[in-house]
Amino acid sequence: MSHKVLLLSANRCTAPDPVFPLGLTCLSAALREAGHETCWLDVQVDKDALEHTIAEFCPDVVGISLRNVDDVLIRKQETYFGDLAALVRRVRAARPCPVIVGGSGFSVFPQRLLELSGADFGIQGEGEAGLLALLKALEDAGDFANVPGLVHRSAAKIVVNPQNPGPLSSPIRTADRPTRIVSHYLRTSGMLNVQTQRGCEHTCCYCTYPLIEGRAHRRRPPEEIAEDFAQIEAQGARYAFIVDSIFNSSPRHVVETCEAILRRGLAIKWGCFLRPQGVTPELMVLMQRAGLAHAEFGADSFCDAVLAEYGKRFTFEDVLAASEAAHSAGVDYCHFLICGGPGETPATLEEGYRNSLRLPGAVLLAVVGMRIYPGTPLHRRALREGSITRDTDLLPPAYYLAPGLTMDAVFAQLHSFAQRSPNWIVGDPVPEYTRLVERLRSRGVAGPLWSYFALLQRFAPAPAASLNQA
Ligand code: B12
Ligand code: SF4
Repeated sequence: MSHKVLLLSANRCTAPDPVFPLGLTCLSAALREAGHETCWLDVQVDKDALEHTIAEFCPDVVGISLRNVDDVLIRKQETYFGDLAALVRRVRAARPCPVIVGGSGFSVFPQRLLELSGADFGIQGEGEAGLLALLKALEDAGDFANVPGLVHRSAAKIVVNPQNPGPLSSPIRTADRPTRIVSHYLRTSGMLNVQTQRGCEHTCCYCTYPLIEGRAHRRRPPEEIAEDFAQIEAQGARYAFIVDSIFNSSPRHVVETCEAILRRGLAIKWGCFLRPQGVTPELMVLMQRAGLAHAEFGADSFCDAVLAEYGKRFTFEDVLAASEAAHSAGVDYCHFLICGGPGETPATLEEGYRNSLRLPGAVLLAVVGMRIYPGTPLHRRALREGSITRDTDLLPPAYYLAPGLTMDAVFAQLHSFAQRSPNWIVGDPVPEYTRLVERLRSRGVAGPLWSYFALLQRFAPAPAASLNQA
């Protein structure tokens, strides 16, 4: 039986850039493929259109996507789940149909957020199979036990069914990226996004990605990925972000994907997350030829002792080799650093700073404190060390700092690095710079904010300290 499904992106966050809701594209493609009808709403695009759209479309089911729960910034601590319950109530008032919540943010806290939102169901993890199975279960008056990832109420408890991630091949058509939504994101961020695989096999101590997407890397066929790039280029995108946890999970995948993109002769530029290990100069040159303009490395630390405690399974020498490969291939790159996690001390920070001076042309984005997510090795460590208890609610952001460190002391040390080396970006950029980036965007400039660092310095030269908020 065919159902009408309204898909609603509830992501209000626009920093560092507004992000096209790719998850809804995947869901929409799967639903249409199975014969269902879909309609999109996006709180960033369709302001105040909820009741009107529901009245016109008359959905059988409404799916709400919650991408972020918070900003993962220890000082600002902005949260995004506060208006979820009100949104669910508004949907219900407009139409009494099942409301389902999903998305990456939801998937990290499924029980808490189902409870808090008052929605009927949730899906943890990838949504395609779960949503289709749930629609079927609703038709058959409810055998919910076999719906993968379903979050539901059973005997006054909220239970989460196991996920069942299958092979990944999801042909997406242009129609699954509605033009009016695409235009909005191209105007405001200059970029769209593509997913080439799901999952991450690594075990970095704080990371939720394996919880959201599973541990096994499931890769899309290269020709399908290249087709996706071609479609978004045809829709007007000159820049794309590959949203994979790490794009270089296997050199073969990188090679085959890049060769497929090259065969299509596309002009689109792109960026991606890379793990700084095994990134050879040859691989980097191939990626650059296929359009890689910006690489974002999840190095997390430049000190080997800390890398080991974080569970990274690579060393600073790997980071250096990957950085040199990016630099010599002419690819802008940055490293994300999480300062103050397990094993960190003022001395390890200083060692990291000294090592950073060896990285040619790097932009370094440093945050303080490690966000504690349920079910991660970091969660277990924080329990063991007694900085949280089993009753600590981790939804209002909770951060780990190594014993002996304080947030202010780590910030002070990072600011002293930024004073000495302007490629260290600590905290949020000041509003003047954000406004300058907005002006560049309105003139059609695309790419991630950090990549304008050098450009911003040229437009409005400023001492390093003024680029960073105290
Ligand atoms: C790529 C990425 C980025 C890129 C995005 C680039 C781009 N142009 O797309 C960049 C670097 C810009 C970024 C920024 C941020 N990110 Co980010 N990002 C990701 C990442 C790795 C992938 C997201 C993605 O696109 N996935 C692919 C799509 C297809 O999957 P999906 O959206 O999850 O949808 C699937 C399911 O969730 C589900 N689903 C989705 N919606 C719905 C709805 C229903 C009804 C159902 C049933 C199912 C369902 O089905 C979909 C298909 O299977 C995730 C981690 C992860 N692995 O999920 C973090 C992640 C989403 N980011 C996160 C955060 C916090 C942020 C920032 C706030 C960080 C910051 N302070 O800058 C910003 C916010 C940006 C914004 N404007 O919203 C967090 C969110 C959790 C949290 N703590 O809130 C995550 C989960 C990482 C983490 N720390 O755990 N991010
Ligand atoms: S930090 Fe990166 S490499 Fe480590 S588990 Fe998360 S996604 Fe995988």
